[in-house]
Amino acid sequence: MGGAFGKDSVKHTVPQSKLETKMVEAMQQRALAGSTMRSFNSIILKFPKIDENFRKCKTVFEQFDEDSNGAIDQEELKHCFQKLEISLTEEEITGLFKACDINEDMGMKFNEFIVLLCLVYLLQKPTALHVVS
Ligand SMILES: [Ca+2]
Ligand SMILES: [Ca+2]
Repeated sequence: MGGAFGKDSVKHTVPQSKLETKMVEAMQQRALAGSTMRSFNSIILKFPKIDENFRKCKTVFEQFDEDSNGAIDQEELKHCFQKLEISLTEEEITGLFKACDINEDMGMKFNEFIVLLCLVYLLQKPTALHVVS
């Protein structure tokens, strides 16, 4: 009785950046629902130090938002990189801006600005390593 067990060769088509996809989706949903800041605040209340740093970020954000309309546009983003002496090409700035403008309204709100800070931090690291005396 040679039972032929048809082994299904299940192909695992799990995307490599599953977490990233999930995070982006979650953020998009939150941004649309407008609940991002509320959930941020409830978490921050439990972490005084984060609150302090967050306030600093908010101050930085307000400095970059030159026309104080509550969002950083691409032009303002360019200025902020100039001020920080981060040399990025026009293309890179556009790419960063698009990556951070999660709800695609051509403006970077504070929650999206936090995403930018994370991205810039990640981008800065290899640059720092690249510096050879
Ligand atoms: Ca602005
Ligand atoms: Ca936006």
